[in-house]
Amino acid sequence: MDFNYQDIRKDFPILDQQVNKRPWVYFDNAATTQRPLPVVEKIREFSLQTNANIHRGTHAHAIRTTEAYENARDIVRDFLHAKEREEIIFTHGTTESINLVARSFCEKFLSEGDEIIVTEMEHHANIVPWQMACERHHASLKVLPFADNGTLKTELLESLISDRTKILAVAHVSNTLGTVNPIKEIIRIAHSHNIPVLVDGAQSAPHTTIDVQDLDCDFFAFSGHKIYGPTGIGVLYGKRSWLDAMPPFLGGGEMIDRVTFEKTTYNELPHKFEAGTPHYVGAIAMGSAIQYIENIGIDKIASYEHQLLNYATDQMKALKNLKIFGESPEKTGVICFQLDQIHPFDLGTLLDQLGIAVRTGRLCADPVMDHFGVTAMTRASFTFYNTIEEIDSFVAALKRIRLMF
Ligand code: 7TS
Repeated sequence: MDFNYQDIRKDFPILDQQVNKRPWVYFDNAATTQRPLPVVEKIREFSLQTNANIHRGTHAHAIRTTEAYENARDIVRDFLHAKEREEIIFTHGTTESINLVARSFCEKFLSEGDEIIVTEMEHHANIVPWQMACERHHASLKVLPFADNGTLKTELLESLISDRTKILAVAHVSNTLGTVNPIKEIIRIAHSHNIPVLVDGAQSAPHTTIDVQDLDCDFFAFSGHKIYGPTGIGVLYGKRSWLDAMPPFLGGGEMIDRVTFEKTTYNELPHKFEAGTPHYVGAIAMGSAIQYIENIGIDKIASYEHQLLNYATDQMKALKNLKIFGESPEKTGVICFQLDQIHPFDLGTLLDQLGIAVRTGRLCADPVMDHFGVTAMTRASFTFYNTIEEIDSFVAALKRIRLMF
């Protein structure tokens, strides 16, 4: 392994603590990630040394803060390999990014009788906004299913597409199954029918290189807090042609060109979609988070996380009566599982008593629970600051808990 753990762990002091008198093992990274020191320092700098509202002042702090915010946009543009910086919209997170498209795109392009395609493995954030749009416009939702091993049945996509299909929304990586979906292929199929594609990148952006031009996706969404940055900030990438054609999402300051009581005209991209004072400290700090992982190297991160995933999968499969949900050949470090008949809430509570943080419940993916006929799952999710030793403690804890039942 190529990593200097001492250095990396030093950047995440939060990990160096005890929970219930044991070293804390944080395996809930798919829910939110921890922030490294450079991100915390950036928040501090833009709280203690520089602060003023952006895009509206001529004084020194307003200029410095505006420059830092717009520099963060450039960092995101480079990170996503987008063609233009104006195609990067700051939002509150993936949920808001998807709602923006579901509201604004559908207002313009969705009519009665039209159809939207999503997949069975989506997070609720990539289902409900589309359902709401369908209700508003009397359209319907179609669902691309997945096979029991957690791979999408992409071969069925053509049969779901009709001349009424207006948009397709798909997760790049599933938050429950860990599956890395073949989105390039899905986008190619959709585009051959002139259907635009929104990619929910909440679980992929932290772990893989993203090139929106190579993917040719029309929209791409991700959240700052899952990529080692702050909460309350996220990104929507959209191709300029779509963003230009779409009406604004929220109305207010900054998104306008000129306001009169008779008529308001709107600002240019990206400001047209950034009404009100944005979370500029968040955007600036998210820029630092992206630089942080780029400095380590996203490929290095991906390959190390793969080792963690493979090691954990092997160790867990060696346990009797442990079922893993989602065993696609292409996976990130997310393992949802069921141990014996132990209820996930009990398991999560007992793991916590042993200092190990996992997620339990329906994981904002009811259709995935329904697919497997379960009411809840337990999820361990790893990232580059986790270690093989932590996986050993986790597996030892599972063994110990099983003995208790
Ligand atoms: N899409 C996916 C695939 C996600 O995993 C999540 C959050 C979202 C969208 C929404 O992101 P947000 O930042 O706007 O909340 N997923 C999870 C999870 O798996 N556990 O907690 C949050």
